[in-house]
Amino acid sequence: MARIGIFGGSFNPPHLGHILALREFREKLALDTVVLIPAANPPHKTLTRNTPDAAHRLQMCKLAVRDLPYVQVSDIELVRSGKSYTADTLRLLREKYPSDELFLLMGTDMFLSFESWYHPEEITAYAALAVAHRNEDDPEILQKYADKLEKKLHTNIYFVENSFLPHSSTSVRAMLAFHAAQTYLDPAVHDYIVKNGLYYYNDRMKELPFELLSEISLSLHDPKRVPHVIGCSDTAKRLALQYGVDPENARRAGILHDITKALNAEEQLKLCETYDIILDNFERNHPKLLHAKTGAVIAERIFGENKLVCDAICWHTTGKANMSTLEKIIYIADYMEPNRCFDGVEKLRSLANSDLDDALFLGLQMTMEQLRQRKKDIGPNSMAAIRFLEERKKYE
Ligand code: DGI
Ligand code: FE
Ligand code: FE
Repeated sequence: MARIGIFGGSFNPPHLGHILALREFREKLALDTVVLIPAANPPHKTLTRNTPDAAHRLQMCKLAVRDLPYVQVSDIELVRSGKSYTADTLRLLREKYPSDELFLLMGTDMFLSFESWYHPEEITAYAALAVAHRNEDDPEILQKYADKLEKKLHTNIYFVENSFLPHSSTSVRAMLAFHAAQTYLDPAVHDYIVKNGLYYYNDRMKELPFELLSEISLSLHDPKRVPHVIGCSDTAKRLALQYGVDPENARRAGILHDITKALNAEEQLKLCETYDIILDNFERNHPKLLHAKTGAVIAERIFGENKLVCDAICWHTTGKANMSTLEKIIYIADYMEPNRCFDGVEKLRSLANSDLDDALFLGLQMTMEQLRQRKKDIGPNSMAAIRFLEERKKYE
């Protein structure tokens, strides 16, 4: 009787975090075989538009595990039409392996929503659940949920301590588009992506028409942030028309201003290293602010945007002394686009319609006040921006 792990997912793309998890599952559960199953159309999420077709994802999975003899890659979900439910897949695997022990491998997010899956009782009739958890997961919540499921579904649940790499597939896709994902992928998978121009890894990304630029940019954002980015772009274009600067530059800067926002601190630093961005101490210690600087470099180097656009992206978070009209517009549009909702936003919107400097000054002041309240450091550029306006217009 063999012990078989079932490892499903979109593998879009398969990255080193998946391989690490797979090795740890194998070791800690003493598995004889792991079946890796790329999903056709996962019921829990719709795939983004830069998802390569099934044949590419299958090939990438095969390349990713080519040195692990105990892994088989299965196309069982790819050849089936319609939605692929885990219950259906497991029924087929149970027929194929009638007397072996099956373990369904998953992370804690998936585990904690297990009851809302399609026919969970059928799943647990075929397989035990194996859940990889990280240090930061609350063991009490997991154990409570496990007790509940074990009672209700008469299943066995195994917890496995796991040291996942801190990268999500979303950020790996973004890093690929920014030509900085080598260390997150098996070299053969990376080569395959480059050769086939997958995940926007190609040299036709410069000076794109706005509609295409927008589509690509939005696909690289966290979906929750998409309305904000569209709002910022639309607002920037409107303000540009009102204040006599190029509306095309404005909407392009707006659609790209947070292009690297989905990346974590480590990924931000990787981009800085890749593109020779030199950081001062303040920047190194405040990685949240880095997305403005890395965004500007990506706008220039990947998308071939002009200097006005890149500078506006660069200064959208902190501002600086002596800002150009477009820089002010992006700063303000980011602050008061229609999806923003906080006390004082209406005042900011009405000032933006009458005087850009007044709106900029209020925005800077509100940010400083917030930072002070939260006991956060105020950076030199934010200080310089506000001082510059104070001297020029004699604000109080
Ligand atoms: O990227 P968005 O969320 O759309 O907005 P943003 O780029 O303006 O970032 C806002 C964050 O930046 C907010 O959490 C405050 C922070 N921030 C801006 N200036 C400073 C700052 N944080 C510190 N510590 N110091 C600053 O001077
Ligand atoms: Fe931002
Ligand atoms: Fe923003």
